Amino acid sequence: MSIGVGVIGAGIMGSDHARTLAGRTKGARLVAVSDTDAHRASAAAAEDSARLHLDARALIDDGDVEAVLIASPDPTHEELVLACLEAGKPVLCEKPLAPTIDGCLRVVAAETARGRRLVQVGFMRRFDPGYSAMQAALATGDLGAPLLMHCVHRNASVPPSFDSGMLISNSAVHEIDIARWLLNDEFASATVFQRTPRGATALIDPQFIVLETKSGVLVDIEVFVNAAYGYDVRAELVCEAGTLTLAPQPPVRIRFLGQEASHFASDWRAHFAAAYRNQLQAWITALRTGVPVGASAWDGYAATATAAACLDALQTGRTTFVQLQPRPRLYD
Ligand code: ISE
Repeated sequence: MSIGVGVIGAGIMGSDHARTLAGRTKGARLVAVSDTDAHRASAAAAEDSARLHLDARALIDDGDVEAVLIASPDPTHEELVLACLEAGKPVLCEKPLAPTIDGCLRVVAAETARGRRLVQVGFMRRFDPGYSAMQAALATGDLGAPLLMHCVHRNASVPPSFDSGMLISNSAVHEIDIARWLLNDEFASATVFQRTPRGATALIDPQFIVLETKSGVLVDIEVFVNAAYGYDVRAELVCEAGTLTLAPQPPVRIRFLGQEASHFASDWRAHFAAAYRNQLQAWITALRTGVPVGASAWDGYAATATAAACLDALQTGRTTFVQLQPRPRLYD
């Protein structure tokens, strides 16, 4: 029997997830959608004739909902994840787990008290074929130990509501998570440099983040959210005996009229389409096998805490140390 999934939030990401669940995820069926905007909810629910709820809590309590996907606005995540934990329902929550460190810690404490992993955080890059291939190549040990990681994260543009801190908490947080995952290490410190183009608005953009892990690997992240030409994500890992570089996206180059070109995706949904699909499938498969996958609530906490150190470094202009609580055994 397939697993009944309820999706909270029918905005851009929620409706994408609802579509993937309805059509392309084996072993799952979309049974309910909730959004405060009935119009959006019914458009997303139509994917699988799912039930509509205007209230997220009602969706969590719906008897047909066996697992919950949260794609509502960031400030609602903590409360909704806690409600899922209370109801004993597994939950895949879009990043961030919670916007604040304390909020993440409350989720970690609630999950630890239940003694069972129910929370997965939607850091979908862990399911991207490119990053997965990097991890597999690193795991062979042939390249030796990692020394440096260079990352580029560019958005074509962002909405006017995007502020300077969001370059870190909303965008670079993906690099923070993927670097922790690839290097199997925690960050120890962060420094942020800024360059503001002429004629720019109040937004501090681009930013150049330099992090050092506990074992001394240096990770730099250029994050530039008004890069204009398209969505562009790159990564290179420099190891003792060789390097690993994400292959450029998209995989096709066109030669035409005396020029060579390739088209950038306009945003992350197209660029990471496979990662999003794989993430949902892996979540559903994990619910069936009982072996958790992906980013845990602890990873969600570590990402938010590291992003907070970067924000502090941006504001103070100084190097900030990352302070993490001891990791509960549930996450070993
Ligand atoms: C957006 O919120 C995301 O999560 C995307 O994955 C990221 O690439 C983008 O920069 C963010 O704004």
